[in-house]
Amino acid sequence: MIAFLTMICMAASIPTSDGMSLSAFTPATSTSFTFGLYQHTLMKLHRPTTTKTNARVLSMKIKVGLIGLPNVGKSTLFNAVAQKSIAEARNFPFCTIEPNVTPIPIPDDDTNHTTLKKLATLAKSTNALPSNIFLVDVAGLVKGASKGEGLGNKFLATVRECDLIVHVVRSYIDDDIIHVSEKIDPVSDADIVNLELILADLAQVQRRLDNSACDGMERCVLLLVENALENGLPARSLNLSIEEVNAVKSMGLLSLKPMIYAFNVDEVDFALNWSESMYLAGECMKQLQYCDMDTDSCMVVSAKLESDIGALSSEQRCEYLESIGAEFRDPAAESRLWSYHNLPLRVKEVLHLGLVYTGPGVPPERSRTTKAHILSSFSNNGMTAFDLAGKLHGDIQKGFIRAEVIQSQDLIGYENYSAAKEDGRIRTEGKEYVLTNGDVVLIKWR
Ligand SMILES: Nc1nc2c(ncn2[C@@H]2O[C@H](COP(=O)(O)OP(=O)(O)O)[C@@H](O)[C@H]2O)c(=O)[nH]1
Ligand SMILES: *[C@@H]1O[C@H](CO)[C@@H](O)[C@H](O)[C@H]1NC(C)=O
Ligand SMILES: *[C@@H]1O[C@H](CO)[C@@H](O)[C@H](O)[C@H]1NC(C)=O
Ligand SMILES: *[C@@H]1O[C@H](CO)[C@@H](O)[C@H](O)[C@H]1NC(C)=O
Ligand SMILES: *[C@@H]1O[C@H](CO)[C@@H](O)[C@H](O)[C@H]1NC(C)=O
Ligand SMILES: [Mg+2]
Repeated sequence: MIAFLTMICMAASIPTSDGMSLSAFTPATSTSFTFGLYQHTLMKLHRPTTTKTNARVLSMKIKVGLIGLPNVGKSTLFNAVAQKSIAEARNFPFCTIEPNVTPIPIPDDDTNHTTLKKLATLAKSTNALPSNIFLVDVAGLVKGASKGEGLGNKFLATVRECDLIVHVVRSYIDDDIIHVSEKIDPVSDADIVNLELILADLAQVQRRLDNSACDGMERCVLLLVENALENGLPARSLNLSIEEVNAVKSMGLLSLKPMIYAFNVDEVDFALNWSESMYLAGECMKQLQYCDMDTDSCMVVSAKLESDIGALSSEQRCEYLESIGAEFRDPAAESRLWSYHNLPLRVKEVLHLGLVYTGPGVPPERSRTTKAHILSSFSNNGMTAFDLAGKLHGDIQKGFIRAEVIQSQDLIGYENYSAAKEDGRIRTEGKEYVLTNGDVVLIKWR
């Protein structure tokens, strides 16, 4: 612990390409790290002992924050992904948003929106709208580190709003690009950032605990969290239940958010030795101060390569990769390497997201859009047909009569919706029906 604090302080004054400095935390504010101080609180709470709930509360619009030390390649990766989103935007119109936020469509299981496209064709829709997650490039650590200000408020506020953190770790070697602690060491870099998140949470938790309005369940959970943080453990290490998470939800605790490590490797390592890079990334994970292999995940990216060739078509990319000695005969396998595809798939996996579809069965005069919607298995007891109606339109929910439901893979086997209906494949369900991944839903309303 002390070693890491020293490293943060050492790193604090080194300027980066952005002209920013890495924040320095002043551990003095949190005095010493007391271990086991709140042991009695642990005992007072009746906590589940075995099952890992991995509970979390998701916002409607799923935001994923890119964080990491300066110069690790966050903006390069962000731009590569955003560029690809824009290139595909003629198919998937997006609303305009802030420059550091980009939507990324969530692929069907097969990465090419094939299910959505097939459903749209079957429904004779003119629009096929995928569901998006939103990637946020969380602009570095603040200026003014020399004044010991720690992480800037804006940085913290932005990350607190995210549902998941993508932690970019530099694994590429390039002597032209300054590294904040002057050597490439992915494990200690990641530990530095993780410790910053822990310290930011600790300061916030202690501020809240000082307030007498913080009582009951909230206080109990925060004391538990404080204890974990003081031991250098993130809040997510506590396996909090959904009720416990809800009690401290408004805090937006950084170390409670699931994390995907994105190891940014050299173009050559990425293209020629992807499996090896993936293996090494896994080894790095194991060496971190804290890593939960069940909830934290990792991926290998090549920010520079992705930004250089990301906007090319799949075929052109394959040609390019072949020209530098890498071979991907199967474009489907190749596309799975890229963050544009891989990242939302990882997010889907880590947040346990599913997709449901609307559009097929709707008379064409009423809608020409087939749309994918995010299904979050963490929304309390699951999303019902009635909830989905509410997402579509208030009137549709108000006038809800019944829902017609069929699995997308089943429906795709038919030429059109009425053919599936005639074959008796479409079920009738009520308001309370809990949607499952891959459902195609037609809501009848008056
Ligand atoms: N060689 C190499 N350079 C990279 C890679 N990723 C980023 N860079 C360079 O590192 C510098 C900082 O990258 P940037 O994305 O701005 O880092 P950020 O501070 O994390 O946003 C830029 O000059 C990038 O071109 C990479 O994978 N390989
Ligand atoms: C959380 O769960 C993991 C295993 O799933 C266990 O190893 C760990 O001790 C648990 N942590 C707490 C604080 O209960
Ligand atoms: C991949 O990396 C491993 C270990 O770093 C090395 O032994 C192997 O030769 C590499 N393979 C290629 C194709 O470069
Ligand atoms: C993805 O879909 C397009 C048509 O929309 C098709 O041309 C391309 O071959 C598909 N790619 C894969 C990998 O299936
Ligand atoms: C639906 O498909 C069936 C064949 O599977 C066809 O006979 C019928 O005309 C189609 N209906 C419409 C409205 O296209
Ligand atoms: Mg940047």
